[in-house]
Amino acid sequence: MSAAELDEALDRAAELLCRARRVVAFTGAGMSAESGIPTFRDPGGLWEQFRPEELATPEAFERNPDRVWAWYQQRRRVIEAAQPNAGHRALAAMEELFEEFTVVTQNIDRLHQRAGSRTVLELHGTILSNHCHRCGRPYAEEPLPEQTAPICPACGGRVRPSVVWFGELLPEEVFARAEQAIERCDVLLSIGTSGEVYPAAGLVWRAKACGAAVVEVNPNWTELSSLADVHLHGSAAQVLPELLKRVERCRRAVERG
Ligand code: BV8
Ligand code: ZN
Repeated sequence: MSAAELDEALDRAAELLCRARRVVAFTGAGMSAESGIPTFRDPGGLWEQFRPEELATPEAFERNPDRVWAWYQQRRRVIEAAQPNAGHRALAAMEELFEEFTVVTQNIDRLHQRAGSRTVLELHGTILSNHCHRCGRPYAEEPLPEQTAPICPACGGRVRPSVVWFGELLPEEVFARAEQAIERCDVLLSIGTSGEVYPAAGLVWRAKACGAAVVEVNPNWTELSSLADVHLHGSAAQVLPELLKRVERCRRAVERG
């Protein structure tokens, strides 16, 4: 996408947002790429070194809890050292411009909350909490071991990160709230997601079916690109601050009348 095409697309996206009252930002791993957190399916991404089934499933954990635990500890260290990027901050600032602004994220890094977003629905849980895989009791002992999954003091089961693995159900209440926000939104921003993981990606299809305008922010084409009314081919940290500026400008012009 040339600079002129991106400029024109940004104006179209800003126009849609300027008129919107309710917005959902649906985000994936690309949202945190510029915070130094590897995505899953990009070159050099997490799934290039490991197959998801080997690590991000309950079976993998039951088979070899320490191996799965150690992999998450390694990712937790990267995430704890990461900072929200300009894209996270732009989304946090956008909340002020709308009656309703909901972040529905597939990410587990909590960078949206650290950037100041107040309504964040975490579809796939968070790596920053842990609980017992057998009895579900939250586990908050510090410091966490690096190589071995801790033992639950209540039942002797193994402790795991509080993320949703493949083959596991998404948190029901969170998903229901996400569906409600999706069904009523005027604009859905799909940011930094390949749209390959369900039922999360199904929310974008649902938004479209309910009449939302879809704006995709992604340097690449994805499974969701066919749904987008506007494509912003660029990175989250570059595109979102520019989009925010244009929406603010449009709103000021509308207020001046
Ligand atoms: C479920 C947490 C019901 C863990 C994640 C067979 C058996 C069982 C289930 C299935 C099956 N076949 C299919 C399924 C369903 C399965 C699924 O969808 N599989 C896929 C792979 C086909 N889903 C599930 O299992 C879900 N549960 O279905 O329960 C059920 C229950 C029992 C039995 C049957 C069904 C649970 C899915 C949740 C898995 N957990 N994460 C962890 O993180 O370790 S998923 C993981 O992928 C992350 O959450 C991640 O966010 C998510 C989606 O990926 P993306 O975020 O899109 O990241 P990706 O790397 O793919 O793409 C990055 C994008 O960013 C790219 O487009 C790139 O171009 C772009 N980008 C790069 N840089 C930038 C950028 N964009 C902007 N700016 C940049 N700078
Ligand atoms: Zn337990």
